[in-house]
Amino acid sequence: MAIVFYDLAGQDGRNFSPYCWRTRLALAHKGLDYEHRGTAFTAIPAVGGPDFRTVPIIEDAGQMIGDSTRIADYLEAQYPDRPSLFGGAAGQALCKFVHSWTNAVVHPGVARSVVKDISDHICAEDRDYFRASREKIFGQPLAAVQAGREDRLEQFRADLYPLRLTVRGQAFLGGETANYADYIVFGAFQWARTISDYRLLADDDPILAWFLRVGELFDGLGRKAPGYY
Ligand SMILES: N[C@@H](CCC(=O)N[C@@H](CS)C(=O)NCC(=O)O)C(=O)O
Repeated sequence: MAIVFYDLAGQDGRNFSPYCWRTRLALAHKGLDYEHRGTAFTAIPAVGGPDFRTVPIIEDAGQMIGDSTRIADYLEAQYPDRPSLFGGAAGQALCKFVHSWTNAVVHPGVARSVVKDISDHICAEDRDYFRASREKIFGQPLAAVQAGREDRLEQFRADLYPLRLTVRGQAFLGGETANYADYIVFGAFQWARTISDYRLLADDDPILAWFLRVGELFDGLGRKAPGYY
C-alpha cells in the first residue's frame, strides 16, 4: 500500500504548511508514491489521535509518523536504496542546524509578514480556530501583527544574508543537486507564496532565483502548486 501523506489543506487546493512542504519534497526526492490527504487544522486530531497534534503525518507500513524531521529521518532509514535526502550522517546532522536556523530566523519573519493573509486562505471550518490560536500566540489581532510589514522588510532581507551568499555561489544548499536542507528552507518561502502576493524577496535576489530553481524540481512540484508567483 502506498504511503498516506496528511498535508495541511487551505482554500482552493492551497497547501501552505512549510513543514508539509518539507515532507512533500522529501517524498518526491525519494521517488515514493503516496496518497495525498488534505487535512484542515481542526481535522488533525482525528487523523492519528492525541499523540499527533500537527501535520505533516505519514502512514507507512501500518505506522503513523509525525513531525517533519522524524519523517525525513524515517524515510532515509526505511528507503536506503532510494536517493539520499542528506548524503550521509554529516549532512543529516547539518540539516538539524538548517532546521534550527530556518525556524528561528526565517519562519518568524515570514509569519509576521503574512499571518493575516494565511487567515484569508484557510478552510472555512478552521477560521475561528486559527484566529483564536494565533492571536493568543501573538497577543494581538492578526491584522495588527501583519501591519507594518513593509517597515520590517529590509531587516528581514538582511537577516537572510548567509543564505543569499550561499545560493549565489552554488545551485542548491546541497551543492550541485538539492537535498533536504533545500527543502527545509524552501518550505518557508513556499508557505508565503501559496497564500500571499506580498513579495518577501526582491526580483534580483539570488534567494528568489534559488527558490524558483527548487520549485522546478520533480516536474515543477513547487511551481505548479497554487500560489501567487
Ligand atoms: N515540529 C513539527 C511542526 C509542524 C507544525 O507546526 N505544523 C502546523 C502546520 S504548519 C500544524 O499542524 N499546526 C497545528 C495547529 O496549529 O493546530 C514538524 O516539524 O512537523
